[in-house]
Amino acid sequence: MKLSTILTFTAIGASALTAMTAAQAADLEGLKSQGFARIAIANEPPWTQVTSDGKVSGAGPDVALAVLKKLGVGDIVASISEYGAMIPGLQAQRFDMVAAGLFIKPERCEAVAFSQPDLCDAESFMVKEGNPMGLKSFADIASSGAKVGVVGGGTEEKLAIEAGVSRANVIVVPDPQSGSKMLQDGRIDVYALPVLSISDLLKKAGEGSGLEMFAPFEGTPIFCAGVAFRKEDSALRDAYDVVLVEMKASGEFAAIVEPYGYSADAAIQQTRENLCGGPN
Ligand code: 6CS
Repeated sequence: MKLSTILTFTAIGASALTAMTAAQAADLEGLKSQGFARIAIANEPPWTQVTSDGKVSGAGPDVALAVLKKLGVGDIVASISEYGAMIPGLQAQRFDMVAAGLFIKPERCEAVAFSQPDLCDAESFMVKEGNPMGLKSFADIASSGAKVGVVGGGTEEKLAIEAGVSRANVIVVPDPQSGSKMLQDGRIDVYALPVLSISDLLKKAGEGSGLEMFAPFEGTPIFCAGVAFRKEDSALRDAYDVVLVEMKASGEFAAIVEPYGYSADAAIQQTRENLCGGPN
């Protein structure tokens, strides 16, 4: 896959760069003449991934780049962002799209135009081996007084608060990778992320890490993500969707997502309208 690089805001300054590219990239013709789309990612494998030499991959960017290439946009340039900053950054035209595995949820559908679903997964907990506090749901976390690690502005933070976990016990980790270290160090008692994210972290922690996964837990749905666009860029979103649907039908979509562990069928069976609770 063509190398896609991390966008670094250079001497010309973020605002100038944003103004320059945003003006050109308000629609498909703008992206085509720009030659790339600026995407927000979180660096949470296997959804999004940045290697030490700046290579961007992961199921989200790989699907987005494959669709964009068919639309005549040859590359992506990625910026790492916290989940909670992705939609404000998109609206401020710092990015053209969010291709980070952003879950399609009604409150987000108010703010952005989502593509049809691309990546679906259940939620899970990373815990110390043997799950010593018996944490099997966010309600267990609330009643036990355990400290739960979450990524900032993500779905797990919201689920924890909604389940009654006190704000003081919801610990925002600085980046997706830090959570397993904080769990090992005892700074948190449990780390909440989707199943594939925790699986990836456990693989990297290796045998003898003293960590394990608990999943799935009752009462939490399978979430599905989509690419997020500005509401005013709905024509770009619609053009993106036409190609995504074709790739789902041809098997190209499955060939990209399934090696990462995602079910293509889960995304094909789901719809944005269902996840948004209405048109988006
Ligand atoms: O969209 C979200 O809120 C969630 N998505 C992923 C891929 N990881 C965690 C985050 O909370």
